[in-house]
Amino acid sequence: MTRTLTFSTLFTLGTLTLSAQRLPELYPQPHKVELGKKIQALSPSQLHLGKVLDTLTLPQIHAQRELFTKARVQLGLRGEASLRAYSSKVPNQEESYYLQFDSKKTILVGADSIGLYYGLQTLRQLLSEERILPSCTITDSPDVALRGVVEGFYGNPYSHRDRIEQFKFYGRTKLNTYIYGPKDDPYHRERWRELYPSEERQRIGQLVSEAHSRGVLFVWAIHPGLDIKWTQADRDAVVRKCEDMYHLGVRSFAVFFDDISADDESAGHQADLMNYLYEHFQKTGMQVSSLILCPTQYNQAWAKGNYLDILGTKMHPKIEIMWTGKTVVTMIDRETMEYVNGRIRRKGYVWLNYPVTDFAVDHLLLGPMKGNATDLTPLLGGFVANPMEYAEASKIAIFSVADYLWNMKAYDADRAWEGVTKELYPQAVEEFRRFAQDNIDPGANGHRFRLPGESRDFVPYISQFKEAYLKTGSVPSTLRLKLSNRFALMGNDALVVMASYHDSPALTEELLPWLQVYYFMSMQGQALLKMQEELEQGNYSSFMKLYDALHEVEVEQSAIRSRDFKGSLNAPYPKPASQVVAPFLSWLKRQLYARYRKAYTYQVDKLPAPLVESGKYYVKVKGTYLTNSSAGVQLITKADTINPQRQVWLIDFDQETGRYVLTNAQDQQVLTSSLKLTKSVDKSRDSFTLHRNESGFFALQNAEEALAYIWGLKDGKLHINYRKTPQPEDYLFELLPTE
Ligand code: LOG
Repeated sequence: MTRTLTFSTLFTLGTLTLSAQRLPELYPQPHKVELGKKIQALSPSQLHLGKVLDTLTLPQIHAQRELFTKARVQLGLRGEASLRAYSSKVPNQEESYYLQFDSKKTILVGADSIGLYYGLQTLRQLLSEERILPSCTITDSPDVALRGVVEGFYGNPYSHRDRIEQFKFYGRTKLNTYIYGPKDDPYHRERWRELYPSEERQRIGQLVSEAHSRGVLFVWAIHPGLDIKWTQADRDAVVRKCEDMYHLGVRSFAVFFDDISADDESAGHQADLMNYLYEHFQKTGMQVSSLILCPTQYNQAWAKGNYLDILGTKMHPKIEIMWTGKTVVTMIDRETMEYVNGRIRRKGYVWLNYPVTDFAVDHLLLGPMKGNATDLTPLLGGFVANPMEYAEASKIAIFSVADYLWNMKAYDADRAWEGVTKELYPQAVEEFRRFAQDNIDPGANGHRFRLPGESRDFVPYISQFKEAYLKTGSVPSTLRLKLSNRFALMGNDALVVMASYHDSPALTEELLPWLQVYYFMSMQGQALLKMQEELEQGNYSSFMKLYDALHEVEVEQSAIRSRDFKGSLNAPYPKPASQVVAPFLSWLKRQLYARYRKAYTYQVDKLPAPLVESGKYYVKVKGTYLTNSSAGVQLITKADTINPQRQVWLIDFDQETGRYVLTNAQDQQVLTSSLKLTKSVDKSRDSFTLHRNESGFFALQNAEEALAYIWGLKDGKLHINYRKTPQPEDYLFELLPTE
């Protein structure tokens, strides 16, 4: 007994020493950390300081002298007499700091006041929990000079409170830039000529000082492109607006010309306007620290003619130019930066369209940020990320962006993700992480921007389940149980995160509709697996009972919306877990209903049936036939008597996608969403949703959600991108069985 005790005591001591050699994970990752030999337990004054540092603004640092002294911290700026011995240790770069952490005496020297502030953010993390720490020195500086966020999305702009919380967060994570440019602030874009009303002005003034007090440069952007004339009057209007913002404390400006049309001539006009502003600020002695342009050709796919070169040669070299990369929504690679830098004759200022979701409003992007090249430091003028209209939920990505931009080579997407998820829900870390793992991919969208890797831990269960089911028509009960347990955990996770409201109240409110849908999906999963079991055993009445319950869940779930308040610009139906879990639920429903229908008649009419039985049809529109003609697919008035097969379409319900595939009987080619025929079929794209009205007419809709246009008739011709939701007049198609 004694022996065992001694042994285990030794063992404990051993691990204690080991863990004491380590520092807590630091975010963003510092460039150089050297561990000393000494080990120390944090004193109460140090722990107290750690808590105060959490709330500190830049101007308040001086007022806390006493607390610093008590915690034996000496701090100041490089060059101060008492810190001269350390001056050479601070990197010769803006916003750098040197921190020497020791129980007897801690030294912190900033290259400038922001460097000092950032050193305090590192110190805050060292002092954040009761633990034993080794002495250490940290020498640190940012990789990218301008780092931050552009509030540049369409949709509900951030609230005043959202923004203030954002600035605190940027200060903590060492981001120094915020660009104000919400597309749906009328005074930013549509009514750019008008000055803000007085209440708004007051709020903006407050935001500017809040941002600056956290070391965040507040950049105000104007978007005059919708209707600007290249006249002196409109130049004056831009100047007047900027001057008004200047009086509120704004010291940095941006002009956005995105999402309008522009040619080489417009490049000249845009450059002139920017130069005019630049010179105006100089002439009048305004202390403007930076001026940024978001060009119209802001990504490589849209670059045409000499537009970018004109900006490059004509515009003052100090004016920054924004760039979203190879396409609108994409991660950034080296090649695209080299490309644009060559053309604009300066280092491009990245506008990263992540984690913005204004093109996929029913999704949240809560996954690790992966895919930006880590050798961009020398190529960047600045780098800002465009977030979701959900300010709190965007913090996962913003935290990652901060880590990445501070120390690119050391950036580890999973480490950053783990760090921030832990901070957001300290009481529900694993539950929240599993939820976030199920909200990574934006789903099908017009930008074709997809993120793989969602629902990683569901994947093996689901694929084994499908494989067994498709092969043998039954599923081993252990496998079913495992998957069912995983679904149960999902529901539990939703409830635990909701119950952890006090960890992150504002975030929980944003997530709530997604968590609710997520919870209902968990119930659906469990019910469907049970139904599968009942069906396998021939218990058709239990199956139908469960179906009734399932249907109630579906109805409740389908009513849940986000941002459903008066004045909201969009109120989407949330779609969590859309990459793996939701498609599995739909797939299983189709399988089970089809199988039930084959075997039983009991209450079968309750089950949703495919709108059209698979078979051969003529597809007719107002008396004309959809025809695979030599001139392509078109509507032809006459029945083809020579090659009747050209007008015969095999319409097949696809269990996998839940949509219909139309194959032409003449050459077995499949109809695509662009009114062409193809042999290499990708059913996720080349398939259609059918809608049927009471008179039995159909509307035809493309597959990909964001590109899911309804087919319509314009001047007697088929239009494949008529509109998004079917209207009565879109029910054009008649499907007439050929036999
Ligand atoms: C807009 C931006 C929007 C984003 C994603 C830029 C420069 N402009 O296609 O406001 O949030 O894409 O939808 C954009 O990216 N246009």
